[in-house]
Amino acid sequence: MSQTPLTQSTPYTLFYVPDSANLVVRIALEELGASFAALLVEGAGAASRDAAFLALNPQGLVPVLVDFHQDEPLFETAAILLHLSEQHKALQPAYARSRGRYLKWLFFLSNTLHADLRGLFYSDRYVADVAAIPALRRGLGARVVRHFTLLDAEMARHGGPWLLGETLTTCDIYLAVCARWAQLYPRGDGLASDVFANLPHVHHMLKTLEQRPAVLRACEQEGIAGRAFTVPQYPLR
Ligand SMILES: N[C@@H](CCC(=O)N[C@@H](CS)C(=O)NCC(=O)O)C(=O)O
Repeated sequence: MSQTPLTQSTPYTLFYVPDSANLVVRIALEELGASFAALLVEGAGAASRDAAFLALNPQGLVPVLVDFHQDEPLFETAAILLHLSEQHKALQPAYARSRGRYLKWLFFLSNTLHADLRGLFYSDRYVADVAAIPALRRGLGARVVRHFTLLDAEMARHGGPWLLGETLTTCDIYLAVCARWAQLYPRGDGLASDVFANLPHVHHMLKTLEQRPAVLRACEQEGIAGRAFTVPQYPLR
């Protein structure tokens, strides 16, 4: 792993693996117009990370964000998003009275939707017997559809176009990347894209978000072509 090129003018370094949870953070950084360096993390999977990376995140997981102004590296996607939205006073609700709503959905995305997706992607780590994997995946797949259905109902309640109503927040970015992965992974066995076609509010949000210049820039940097959320393709590299 190379040295972290941190300076006052480039305060952030994002450690990444293409199309992993760092995509959420990269999009947020692009939306914020923040200056950051991105460093590719070598190795296939957490178990193969080198000592320098494990010093940043002992779990070996990406994303990790190093912030020049913080005493320790940040890991956990939702924590990074919350930190960035507070630092930049952007990608968060416009009104203080909506802060509770922002927090509850950000935590839902992290500890329920993303956590269930991890069970789908890394199923062999969740069962002692590989024969149990298909049943685990069926159960988690159904849960994931229910989570997106709940998110669609929440958008309908507030009239969209974003999860919290009129303001784009980090929740939308996190939700959209989860929707992308849910269709692509496990490789060749993701959710059918018509799941989202049948969730009109989520679908409209995904379509709107994937056309934003910040999202297009982030996807290009990760080797992701086309419509990242509604017609997702595997990364080119
Ligand atoms: N709870 C963590 C999960 C991060 C995570 O699952 N990272 C995956 C990539 S999307 C990873 O590093 N996987 C490598 C591995 O587990 O071997 C977060 O929210 O950041």
